[in-house]
Amino acid sequence: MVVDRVALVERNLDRALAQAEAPAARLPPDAPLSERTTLTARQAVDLFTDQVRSRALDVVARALKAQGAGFYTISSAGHEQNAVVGAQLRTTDPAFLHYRSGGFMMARSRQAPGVDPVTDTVLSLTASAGDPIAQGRHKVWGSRPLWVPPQTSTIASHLPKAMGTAFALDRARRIGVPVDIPPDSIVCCSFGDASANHATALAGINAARYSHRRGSPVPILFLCEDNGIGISVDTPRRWISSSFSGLPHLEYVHAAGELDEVWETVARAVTNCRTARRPVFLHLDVVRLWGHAGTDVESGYRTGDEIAAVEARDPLVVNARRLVATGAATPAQLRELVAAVRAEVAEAAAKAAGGPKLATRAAVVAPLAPYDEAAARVEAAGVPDAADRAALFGGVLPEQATTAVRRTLAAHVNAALHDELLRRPELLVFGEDVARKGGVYNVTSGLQRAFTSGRVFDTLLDETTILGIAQGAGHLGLMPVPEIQYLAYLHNALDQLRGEAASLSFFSSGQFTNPMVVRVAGLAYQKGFGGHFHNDNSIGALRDIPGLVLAVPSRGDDAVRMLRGALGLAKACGRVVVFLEPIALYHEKDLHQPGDGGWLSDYPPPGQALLPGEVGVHHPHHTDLLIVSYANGLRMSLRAALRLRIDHGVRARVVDLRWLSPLPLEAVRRHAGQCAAVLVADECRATGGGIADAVIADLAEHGPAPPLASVRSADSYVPLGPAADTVLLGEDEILDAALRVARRAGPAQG
Ligand SMILES: Cc1ncc(C[n+]2csc(CCOP(=O)(O)OP(=O)(O)O)c2C)c(N)n1
Ligand SMILES: [Mg+2]
Repeated sequence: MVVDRVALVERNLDRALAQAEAPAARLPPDAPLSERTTLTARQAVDLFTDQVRSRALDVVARALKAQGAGFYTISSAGHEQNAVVGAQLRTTDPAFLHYRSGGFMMARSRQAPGVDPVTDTVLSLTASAGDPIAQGRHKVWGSRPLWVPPQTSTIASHLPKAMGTAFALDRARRIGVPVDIPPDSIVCCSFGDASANHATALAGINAARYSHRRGSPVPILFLCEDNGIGISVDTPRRWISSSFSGLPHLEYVHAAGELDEVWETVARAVTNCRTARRPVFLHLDVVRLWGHAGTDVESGYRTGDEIAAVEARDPLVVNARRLVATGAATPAQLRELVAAVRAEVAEAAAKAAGGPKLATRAAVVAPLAPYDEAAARVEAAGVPDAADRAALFGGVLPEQATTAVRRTLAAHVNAALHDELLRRPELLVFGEDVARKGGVYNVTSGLQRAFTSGRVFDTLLDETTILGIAQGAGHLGLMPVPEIQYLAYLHNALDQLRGEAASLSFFSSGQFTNPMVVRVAGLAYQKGFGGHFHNDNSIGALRDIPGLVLAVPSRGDDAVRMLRGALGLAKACGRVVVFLEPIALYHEKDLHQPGDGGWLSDYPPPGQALLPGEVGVHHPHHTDLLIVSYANGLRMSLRAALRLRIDHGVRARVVDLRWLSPLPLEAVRRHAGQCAAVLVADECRATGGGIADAVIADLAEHGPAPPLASVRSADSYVPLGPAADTVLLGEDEILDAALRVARRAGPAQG
């Protein structure tokens, strides 16, 4: 016979309350439970109420699921002691929560009278449009007024950004940028015991310790809710304590025992974190009731005795006994309280069950990619103070310098970062080797000297951490410009963009954003520094991220205007932008002939900017052929276009896409409509990795299209040395394909 463990655990509580004997003496509400604690009777009853509320929501989640009205059954049952942490933190202490932190949420909500956590939770369970955080896009713990950003289901993925928020909190104070939470705030991040093994969790904890070792305050409370199991796999005994106690730069605190003991331990952890501004690992003993989720058959991997032993440790029963034993409450009072909470939750669930859901694609995707073009343009086109610029650049502004000596893409990005750091006090530049060395390719050279190590700094060697700091800084309203040293190394931390940063606006209905412009050095064709990992030409994984903007400049002057546009988008619309800089063009000077300086350009003065959709057009009056390309492919296409004209009389217009996600398809269509044939020259991988398929398909679907063709790099990693040329798109290939498609269109015009 299948035992209904939910009903059984509910009955255990009822029985305990029915059998408990009234205390000999009642405690006054403001008296502490014991001599060893500051927890008062009133606070203890409130905590118990919050815990019962969390439990009742877990029960109702399963009932709603059974009725077909609910969609989520991972519960907090057994974890309710986390309410103690929720009660002791402030609503201005950012909290990044485990899916079992229901007790925490209930206790925190108590501090915000306008928040109704019961209704909010049932709306989330039922995927209702009225769910105030995600509008039904996911069941999450999240709330704008409670400063709880919603977390994804990817366990441990939130530790780096929680660490980043703690880091940014004190960094903001150090550089004098106001944030909207008090300066002594701390960040809380909860997670399970199995999750503590995850690479991403270890990255977050390590980065917090490392930063503290470096002298940067990181006031983060890592709350490990240890129930001893992850789905079906036991955590070895004492694994958490032996792994996280005794580590330098991490205070370890173990909370266990009666409610008032847990209260005191948590108080110590919170106070130490708040006052010492250092990472604290709070190890909280909990149990997991009812399996991993409603669908999990726990009896498949735990014996009946094991399950019963866990149920005997139900914190609600343990706490109820403690409240009665200390005289904080009578059994009758608690019975009444339990009945009232269950009724409250049942009523809320009944109301939510039939509530409206997001019903259209437009409604679902609305917060994914917010875009206010006018606001972004205003943000992008701001001009720094003239006197400050003169002082910064030593009297010779970059735009004046370049009229005499035109400059490279790397030099222009460097100057643009100087200008942006100057005009945005909230802007931070960081990454591996960006500060003292000035970047592997000197792109960030001199920035730290000009703007101090508070704003331009080297990070530890971990891309997950770099993107975690970026997210945390973005959460607090700073403007992070992290650098990833090579595109291949973005891929090892990609979930921080794909699963986390880019999804935040979606899962919070636009209420939380983490704006950032991630500079990445990438793409192929490097001479002298070969191999795949320094010549990665795959952008497929970035183009596939909903809402993410991918900017890929080819020339220095474009890079300046696009970087301004990217920052404008991030600032005005909260967007996540990847700014992919073609390494092989960083120091390129020439276009057609050695020494012609055709790839150098003048610095666009502040005020000029480019936004998504705005393409570059070369030879706008040519109509025999349109070549669509970007980055290295653009330079090769311009070289091919010269040979086409001189050797074959074919006059090609060349369009630089500049923005690879979203693609500027309207502009491409417009130019294609004016030309006799179209060739797409895509230096990224042929299938899935690049943009050729999307451009060709769009033109074909919006016909009548002129003859279409494309050339692409191979679906391959890039080998070392000259063999790289065998897999990468080359100029001759562009030329041949251009001639073939132009011939299909008929004799050259004009
Ligand atoms: C990165 C990742 N891998 C796998 C999963 C599937 N999964 C969800 S919860 C879980 C176990 C987590 O155990 P623990 O951290 O102890 O938390 P608990 O559920 O016990 O509170 C797993 C493997 C996931 N959500 N994310
Ligand atoms: Mg666990």
